Order: sequence, then C-alpha cells, then structure tokens
Amino acid sequence: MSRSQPAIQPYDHPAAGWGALKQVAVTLLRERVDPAKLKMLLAQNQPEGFDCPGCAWPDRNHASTFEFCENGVKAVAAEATSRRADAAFFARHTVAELLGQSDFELEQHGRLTDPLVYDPASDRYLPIAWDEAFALIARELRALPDPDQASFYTSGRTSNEAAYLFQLFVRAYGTNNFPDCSNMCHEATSRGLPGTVGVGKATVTLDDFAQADTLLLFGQNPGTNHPRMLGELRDCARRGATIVSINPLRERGLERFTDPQSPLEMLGGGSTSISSVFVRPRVGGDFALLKGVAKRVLELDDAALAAGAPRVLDVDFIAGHCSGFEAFAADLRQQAWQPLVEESGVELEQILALADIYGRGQRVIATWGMGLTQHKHAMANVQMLSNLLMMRGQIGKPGAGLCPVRGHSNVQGDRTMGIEERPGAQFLDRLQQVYGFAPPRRHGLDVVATIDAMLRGQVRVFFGLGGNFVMAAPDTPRTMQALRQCELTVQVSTKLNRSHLVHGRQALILPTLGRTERDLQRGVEQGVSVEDSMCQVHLSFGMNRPASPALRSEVAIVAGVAEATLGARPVDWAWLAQDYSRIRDEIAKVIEGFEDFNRRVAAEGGFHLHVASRERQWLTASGKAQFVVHALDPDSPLHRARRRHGERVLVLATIRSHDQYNTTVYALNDRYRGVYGRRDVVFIHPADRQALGLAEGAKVDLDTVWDDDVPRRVPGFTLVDYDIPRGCIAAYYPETNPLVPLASAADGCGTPASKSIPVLLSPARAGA
Ligand SMILES: Nc1nc2c(c(=O)[nH]1)N[C@H]1C(S)=C(S)[C@@H](COP(=O)(O)OP(=O)(O)OC[C@H]3O[C@@H](n4cnc5c(=O)[nH]c(N)nc54)[C@H](O)[C@@H]3O)O[C@H]1N2
Ligand SMILES: Nc1nc2c(c(=O)[nH]1)N[C@H]1C(S)=C(S)[C@@H](COP(=O)(O)OP(=O)(O)OC[C@H]3O[C@@H](n4cnc5c(=O)[nH]c(N)nc54)[C@H](O)[C@@H]3O)O[C@H]1N2
Ligand SMILES: [Mo]
Repeated sequence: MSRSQPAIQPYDHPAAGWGALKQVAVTLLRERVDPAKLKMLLAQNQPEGFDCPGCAWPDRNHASTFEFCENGVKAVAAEATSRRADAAFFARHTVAELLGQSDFELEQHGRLTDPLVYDPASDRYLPIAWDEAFALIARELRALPDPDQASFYTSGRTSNEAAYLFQLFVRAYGTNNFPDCSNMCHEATSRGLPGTVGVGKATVTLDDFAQADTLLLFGQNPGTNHPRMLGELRDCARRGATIVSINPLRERGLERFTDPQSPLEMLGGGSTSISSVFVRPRVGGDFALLKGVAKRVLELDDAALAAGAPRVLDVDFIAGHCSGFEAFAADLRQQAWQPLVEESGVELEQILALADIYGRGQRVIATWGMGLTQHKHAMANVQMLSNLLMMRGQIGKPGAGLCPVRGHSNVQGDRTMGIEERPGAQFLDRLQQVYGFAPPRRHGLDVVATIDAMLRGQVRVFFGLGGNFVMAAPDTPRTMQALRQCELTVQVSTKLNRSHLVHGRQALILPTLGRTERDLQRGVEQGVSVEDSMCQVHLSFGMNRPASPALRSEVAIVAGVAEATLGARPVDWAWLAQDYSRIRDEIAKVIEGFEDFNRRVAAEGGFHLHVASRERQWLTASGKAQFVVHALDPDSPLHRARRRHGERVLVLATIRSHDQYNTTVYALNDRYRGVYGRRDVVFIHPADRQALGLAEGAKVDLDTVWDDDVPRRVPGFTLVDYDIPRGCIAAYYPETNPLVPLASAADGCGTPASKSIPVLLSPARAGA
C-alpha cells in the first residue's frame, strides 16, 4: 500500500507476503531498473552470484532457490538504478542548492559516475582525473606534520580485500585512526564479548537455529532489517520452539509472517506466528531485566537443589569452564528486586516468567541488535546476556549460543581484516614481521573521538571508504562543523549523500563500483570476499555492467591512493590490485584463520572461521569464560534529566523505518508501523501525550536534556499514538541524530547512545 498523501494507517497483515512482493515491483519501477538486470535478483546470495549488500544475515543454503527478501531487492535496485548523478548533473547544481534537498531527494539522483573535485569559486563539483585526485590526497597526507591528523572511516559494505589493503596503507602511512560504522553499531558486542567469552563474534551458525528449542530475541526488528532471518524463525516456530521478543515495540515481523517463497502460504492466505511471548521493557530497561532473570535463575536453582530436583544451573559448565561465578552470584543475591522492576519497566511476574522460559530451555539461542548496543550501558547489556547464557552452559553446544545480528553485509569482515582503532599487539607484530615496517602502536580514534579531534583542529584530513559519515554520526550540527573545519575530505561512494555536501576546504568524491557490478581488472573478472554475521567467509561476484566506465573498484581506489602517497612501499599496490587473489595471499600471511585463503574460499559457500568460544576455548585473561559483575547505574543521563525536569522527560529511541537503509531513504513509508508518505513522526503512548496536554497529531519540537546545555532540537514532528511503554518515545534515524550529544556515548566502547536520549516535547513553535 503506497499513498500519495501522508497518512497513518495501522497495518494488520502478516509481515512479508503479498505486501512485500508488491513493494518489489514498486521498487523496480521507481528505480527504472533495466530489465536486462533483473536476472541479477536471482543471483543474489547464490554461488557464483553476489553477496546481497543489504544485511549480514547468512544464507541457509547457497544452492537453494532464490532467497527472497524485499529489502534485499531494495538495496540491489538502489544500486542498479538507471538514474545518474553525472558530471552534467553537478554542473547544473551548486552545493548550496543540493544542501537544500532532503536526504530522500539526494538519493533519487542516482549513481555517481565520475571523480569530482570541489571548486570553491563556483561552489560546484567538477570532474578531475583519477591520477590527479590521488595526487591531491597524497600531497595533503604528506603535508600533515603528524599522520594522526588524518582519520580513515570505513562503512561495512567494504570487501575484505579492500579493507585489508586500506588498513595496510593507513598503518604504513602511520596512524591507527580507523573510525568505522561498527563504532556506532555492534561495538558493545565486539568489546563486551571478549571480556566474557573471549571472542566478539557469534558462537552459533544457522544449523544451531534448526536445533534450538528456545530463542530470545533482544532489541531487533528482523522483519525490516534482517528479513531472511524470519524464514529461520518461522521454521523454529513450526517446530514448536519458544520464541520470545524482548522489545519495547511489538514489531510486526515478530508477530506473523507469510513466507514469499512458500506458494502454499502465499495462496492460502496462511501465515506463521513467530514470537509466542512479548516482553516489553522500557527503552534502556534490558540490563535490569537481564539481571532480574539471572537473579531468578539462581533462585530457581536454589529451590531445585533444596528439592533434590535437577539443577537449573549447569554446574559442570560453571565448574569446568568459568571463572568469577561466586562474585557474580553474590552480587545477584544482594540485588533487591524493586530497582530491577523499576528500571526495567517489566512487572516482577513477567521477569519471573521469562526466567522460567529460559530455565526450561535445553538449547537456547539469544540474538540481539541495536536495542541492546546503542545505550550508555551497552557493554553491560551484552556482558549480562553472556553471563545469563553461561549460567546454564548455553554456549558452545549444538542449538545454543550467542548470536549478535550484525548490520552491514561485511561489517564483521572489515574488523577481522584490521579495521580497528585499538589493534592488538599480536596483529601489529605480525604486520611488522611480514612487511618490515613498524606499524603505529598508539591507539587511534573512533567515530566520536574523530569528530572531537576535528572540532579541536587535531584531525585535518578525513577519508571515508563508503558510508555517510555526517548523517550516521551523532550531534549533526557539531559533526557538520567538524567536517567543515577539515583541510580535505574524501568520500568513496556509490551514490550522492550529504557527506559530499558538508565538506572540508578541499573535497573529493571518488565514485566506486557496487557489490552487484562486474569488477574487471586487466580483463579478468574479480570476486571479493565477505564474512557474514555467523563467521562464514565467501566470495561475491558482481554481474551487472558498471554504472559508468569511469568507476573504479574500492580495491583500485585504495591502491591508487596508497601508491601516490607511499610509492611501492611496503607492497606493490598496483600489482596487488591487478588480481585480488594476490591480496588474499597477503591476508593469509597475516590474519589468523585465513591460512590457504584462496583455496578455501573457492569451495561452494566458502568456509566457516574458527570461533574459539564456539569450541569452548576461552581466549580471555583467565583462560575461562568470565562472569562479569555490573551494577545498575543510579546516575544515568535519564536519571539526571528527570532530576532536573521531572517525569516530563521521555526517553527517545531512534529506529529504522521499513523503507530506509541506514541514512539512505528509499521511500517515505514504514508499512509495518502504518506510516505512509512521511518520516517526521514521534511514536508516543497516548497517556504520555495526554499528560503533556497535547492532541493526537499535534506538532511538537524535541529538545535534548543534557548537562552541557547546548541547544539540541529537531522541530515540527507529528505525534502518533502508538503501543509503546510509558515514558518512551521512538522516531526515525537519521532525522533525529541532532538530538544525540557527542558526549552521550556508551561506557567502554564509545557507541553513541542513540537508543536512549532524554528529551522534552513541547508544542511546535509557530513557523517551525
Ligand atoms: N532494510 C534495512 N536493513 C538493514 C538496515 C536498514 O537500515 N534497513 N540497517 C542495517 C544495519 S547497519 C543494522 S545495525 C541492522 C539494524 O537492525 P536492528 O538492530 O533491528 O535496528 P533498529 O531498527 O535500529 O532497532 C531495532 C529494534 O530495537 C528496538 N529497541 C529500541 N530501544 C530498545 C531497548 O532499549 N531495548 C530493546 N530490547 N529494544 C529496543 C526497536 O523497537 C527496534 O525494534 O540492520 C541492518 N539491515
Ligand atoms: N541515531 C542513530 N544513528 C545511527 C544509528 C541509529 O540506529 N540511530 N545506527 C548506526 C549504525 S548501526 C550504523 S551501521 C551507521 C551507518 O553508517 P554508514 O555506514 O556510514 O551509513 P550508510 O547509510 O549505510 O551509508 C550509505 C552510503 O554508502 C555509500 N555506499 C553504498 N554502497 C557502497 C559501496 O558498495 N561502496 C562504497 N564505497 N560506498 C557505498 C553510498 O554512497 C550511500 O550513500 O549509522 C549509525 N547511526
Ligand atoms: Mo549497523
């Protein structure tokens, strides 16, 4: 259902199903995709095909029929669009003019076709030759007195091969400044899990889903963000597995699902119920909930012990594999219930019921997304979930384990390749041995620290390998100011976005091939490798004709910049870029688990990386799975805000709509939540709205409450009554990013707390 008029209309159909198929047709029409390119949809996530750039969910079976996914089609169609933002387009528009357009409008201009340089005299981007662009970057990088004055961002679509070359180049240049999208995404997972189970990755594969009897889904909206996961969940539900969604919102995709690949369901109007239980903490309430469940598991075990019944704890696992249990249990025992109930926003009976479900499960998988990772206490969330599974030995056995669900299709692989601002000594030693240069040992800057450093004038050059830094990052006006203070900003991109328009004194746009496009080097087709959310590494081959003959691959662009900056040092960049299997041979020399890379990745479906925690090998300081104690935070930003302004303070979660891919807005609808033709809405509980004396549909301004008293406002949003817990509101990212203070980052991992922003609502000022 698409509408020309903005509207709010509840959606009462199952997720996916005919609604999804219709959207596919609409998408292909809108992007005017050349029919000759349609066959590519059949090649998505197939052997010999390309890895879908949509999300990092793995493929059940590479040889199966077409893995259908509405949002995968949107991602692919957005890349295959026949629209072009070519040199003529940039000749027609000044940057100031383009800045006046919405992100949705910018996206509509289509694919970038030529390397461009910013011309301040005309306020336009003009064509530049590739070699001149590389020379300009090299000149600026070499002119910096200290390599730490440059920062190198990576978004998670970048292939392993490009990411590996990129980190090698940047370290040979002399810095570990590697902000990446992961800093804003699953950083709490990547930093939190090493402290408990040793490895920051999933301990499960899809085969475990086929065996699990209990699934706990924390803070995830798979119907929109990982639609192929629904197929897996449907099979679990049909087998009778218990599926619990822990989410302030009852997301449609977790209620009912019609599989577009099942003719029976499509024709029969059938659908499968997914979640049997919905637990709805308040936004940011998961930590208290998890701690409560853990406390109850301990109580259940005490009772079982007293009654001579089978234990609820896995005492053998705890004794044989874990460290720190005594202190952990003591902390749970002294924790009072009342604060857990208050902070979680979940009734005691429900906490106990969730503990019962978990305590009965024999094979339990816990999955999680941004609902756990984008809070001040995100690391505590992840570690408490890990503690909980460890209590019952639900890690490293079939059908059970930890399952962080990553976002970008190769965000996990990029980190594996060394896109890491805090690299380990072992990895740096290895680079030194293999390449004979001394890599920088100082830790580098992440996203938030990069913005801070730019604002202080300490970072002068920004290089973005993909992504849309200015819109993805928090505190938009300050991030904009930061980029504008740079001497040079470079964006390697497929499509126009705001990061091209908010630029440094000098600026370059370097247009690149997308994942779906054929990558020929000296006439030979190249594949690139990616690692999915469950650690499967496989090859991806583009099949479409590139959007423009001038495009270069990310590998070629990185090699070009590296050679211009460093010459053929420490590797012959141009030679490596001629044949990507040569890069894979380099990766095999340095990165653990990639031995014999070329041969192993050639197998159908690729290979699974060794994940030590899956094998119950614990790469922690103690050599054991480590229980970690965390206390409730009595002084969170929300507490502080409520002390100043009382219960009028609401906590805002910024979420994705069904028609966006991160900062890319495909269309203005959010079908499953019933929003059409607009994005400027705030979902609110009717009682909270009434308490504020506001009418349904009223226009409001949102103001952040933060200690620094810097004004942070987004104006003119419309209130929509919604089934959301009291005290919580939700609105779309990236429009609400100006509300996220830079300093509002997660403890220990720096992720912007974009799911828990204390805000005040007030009637919109006239003219807003
Ligand atoms: N189509 C599409 N696919 C995508 C993306 C996209 O934008 N569009 N983005 C990709 C990327 S990079 C990522 S990281 C993933 C993101 O995928 P998700 O993790 O699903 O991302 P979000 O939509 O940000 O938020 C997920 C859920 O968190 C819930 N939530 C909010 N606050 C809380 C809380 O305090 N506790 C709990 N338990 N839940 C909470 C929200 O209600 C929402 O359902 O998807 C990837 N796939
Ligand atoms: N408030 C708030 N902020 C958030 C989030 C949130 O939930 N709330 N989520 C955070 C999360 S989870 C993430 S991952 C980040 C996302 O941050 P980013 O990864 O920086 O953002 P994207 O919107 O995915 O980037 C889109 C751009 O990437 C370029 N692009 C697309 N494909 C390719 C390609 O193959 N190669 C290259 N070189 N470029 C390409 C296109 O030009 C496109 O405009 O945002 C974060 N920001
Ligand atoms: Mo993400």
